[in-house]
Amino acid sequence: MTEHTAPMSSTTPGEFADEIRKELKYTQGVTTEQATSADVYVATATAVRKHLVDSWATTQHDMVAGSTKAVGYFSAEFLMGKQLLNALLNAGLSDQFYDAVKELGFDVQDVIDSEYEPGLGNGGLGRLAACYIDSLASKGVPAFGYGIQYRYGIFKQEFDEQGAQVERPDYWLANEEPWGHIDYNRSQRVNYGGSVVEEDGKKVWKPAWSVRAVPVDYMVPGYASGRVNTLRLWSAKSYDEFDLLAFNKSEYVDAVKPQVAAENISKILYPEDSTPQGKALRLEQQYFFVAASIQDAIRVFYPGEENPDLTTFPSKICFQLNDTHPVIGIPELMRVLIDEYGYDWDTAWSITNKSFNYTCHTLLPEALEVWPAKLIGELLPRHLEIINKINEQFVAELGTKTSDSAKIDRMRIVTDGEDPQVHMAYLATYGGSHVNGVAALHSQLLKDVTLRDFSDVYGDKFTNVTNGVTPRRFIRIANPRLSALITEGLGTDRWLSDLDMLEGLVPLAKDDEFVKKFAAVKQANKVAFSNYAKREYDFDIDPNTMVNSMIKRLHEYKRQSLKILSVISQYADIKSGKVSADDILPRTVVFGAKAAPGYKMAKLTIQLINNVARVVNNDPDVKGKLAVYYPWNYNIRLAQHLIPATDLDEQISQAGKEASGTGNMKFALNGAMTVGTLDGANVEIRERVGAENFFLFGMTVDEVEALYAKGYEPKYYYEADPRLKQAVDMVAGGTFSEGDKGLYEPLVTDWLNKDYFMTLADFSAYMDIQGEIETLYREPLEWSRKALLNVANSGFFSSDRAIDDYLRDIWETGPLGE
Ligand code: NBG
Repeated sequence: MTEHTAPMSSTTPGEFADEIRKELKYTQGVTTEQATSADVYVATATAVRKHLVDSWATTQHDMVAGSTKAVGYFSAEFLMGKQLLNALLNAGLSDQFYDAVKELGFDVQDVIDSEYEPGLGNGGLGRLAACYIDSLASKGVPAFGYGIQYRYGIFKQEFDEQGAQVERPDYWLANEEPWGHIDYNRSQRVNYGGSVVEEDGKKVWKPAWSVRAVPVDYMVPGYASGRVNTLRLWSAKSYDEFDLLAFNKSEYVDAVKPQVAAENISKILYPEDSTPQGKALRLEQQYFFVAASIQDAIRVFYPGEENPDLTTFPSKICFQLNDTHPVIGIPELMRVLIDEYGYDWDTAWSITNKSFNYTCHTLLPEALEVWPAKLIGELLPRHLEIINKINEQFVAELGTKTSDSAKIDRMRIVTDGEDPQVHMAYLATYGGSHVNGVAALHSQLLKDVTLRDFSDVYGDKFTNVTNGVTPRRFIRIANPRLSALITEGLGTDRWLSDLDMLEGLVPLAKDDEFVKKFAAVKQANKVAFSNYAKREYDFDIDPNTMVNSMIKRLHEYKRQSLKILSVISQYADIKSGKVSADDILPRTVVFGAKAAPGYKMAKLTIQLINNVARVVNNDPDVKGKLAVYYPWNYNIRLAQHLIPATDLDEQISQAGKEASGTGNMKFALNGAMTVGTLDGANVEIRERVGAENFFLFGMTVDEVEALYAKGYEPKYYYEADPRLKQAVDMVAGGTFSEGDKGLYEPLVTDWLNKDYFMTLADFSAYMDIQGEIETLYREPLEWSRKALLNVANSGFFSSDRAIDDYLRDIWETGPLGE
């Protein structure tokens, strides 16, 4: 007997079909006969929202009436993915949906495909935020996600004839968007610029201009918790009417200028991965959403109170700063408490300190934001005063803790000198209660290297929360076949809210029949992916080859270069007849990655991959043996299709550079084997799934450091390994640029002379492990057994567990009513 705990609404398919018909008619004004699949999608979304509204209202009510502290997750990015299937699952309407849509005479896939994916994030950081608000709701913890409703999400990626990346604007809000509720009645004023004056001995900020922050609310339904939280994304609107007089005089551009400037604030998501750009507008955006959110939290938790007792604020809600982007919230809360509610500095500081915690998501120094004090002063003059005062207090405090003046100097939040800079990570560390990294190794390196001085003095603040991913979206929805098999194996579907239960599959790895079923699931997923790739990209992927995927942002430290150099080497070996036809293991290599538009090396790597794909896929000598595909515009939807179909995934960053990675977790949970370095969460994945079930290669963090110290010379590795030399020479010699030797010159020069991330040094080890990989793959049962053990032992990487860690070690709260 199988136990079912998945939410199940009592609504019948016929009733649900009626609800969709009603929405079509009364909300959209079309008959079922006139309706398109896109109409049915919107009607279904509207109908399913209505199923969730009661739980949403009670959750909000219980949150404010009860005494459970809420969590405000502050994030400049929420990469939510499509909403429909997730909402249906959590409303208990998944089965009814399929039947209802059929009854209405539509194709279910067409209806699902009608949803436009919002791209309100760049990558791992934004997707993590989405997983965390899902888990918070699924645990019944009262929470808000607070962010920005950008009008343009991350750019749409296309490739031109030469294989180069072309960025197109993603005007996602030009499509039907049935999920967000715009609430003009709860908008907030956000001020900028101007100056600070003294009035009656008090500092008063006289801003120069303001923007209206309008909340757009998205329901965040929990899985089997009966709770629905809110993702509140702010949209910028102008207070200024446009100048009708000028408009009438045909001065159209001037007439709308102030309006455009204000609304620009939420116009576009910065398409960067880790390089600071567009400073002023970015700071405007950051302040925009945190200022609106802090005012909002006060409104929500002290409804109608003119003189709220804000000393209780930290017991009502605590704010998690997702990276440094929202750190301006610290001086903002100080300002609100002191200037608007009249608290003294020390009381305000104590409230603020308890209200914030900070998650760091990087080890790359250039990704830790530093703002020129001058810029902050122009945009937020009162905040700069407060930051300076925080800095003074901090330096004085440090004086009581250490006599090392050089160290105090290094730690300053605001640097000394002509052009002082504000270190947002330092402000966050000092201004909040806890700092966490996102994987065990990362948190250790934060303490030992990046924030070493701080961990010396404020060691108690530092903790680790290893990232996690939601099993609802990334197993249940992305991989229904595997989900059904897991439920069959465990005799229950309770694993979907208690992922440690996957351990129950360990004994089944000894059962050949079960392992064969598991292999059949993978094969069916590969066929499904091949069909999807044909439909969407016109690719001809052979599902009987090993599917080998590398999907993540394109960044030098992630080392897509290492992968493509190895592909080139394999290509050369097959072509030259160095490996006999019998010894070749047919492989399909799939890349998915966007590069920041201004990141030249990353863009050139994209072009190289595309051209390697072109050459390899058109070469009759390697047909059926090696193929390379690069589906453009990698997004959550593509991830959901590709991950379940992958045999081997690549997590090959230079050790000490990837903070955690979350793709690695999704692959392991979907039964892929991983080839990877000892970096980020790979370390913990390998510990849990077992060293014998993970393909480890490459230098460790210590070896990397030692090599930097000794003086790294990439040419040495190029000369030492003929496979590497051949691959690099082919790139340099124009094999992938129709003879043009100049095109990849910057890449080749970098590889041979700098190679900061030591791709060349790790190349031989990476090639050598391929033999081990292929030997195992030739024994399908053993491969599948190990892949199954990856699934069975990866329950730890659920975002539910990560949220438990946050609740226990950082937020000190829990589900409503407990
Ligand atoms: C990214 C890291 C990843 C990590 C995610 C989520 C940023 C700044 N950091 O390794 O590079 O998995 O954050 O924590 O996007």
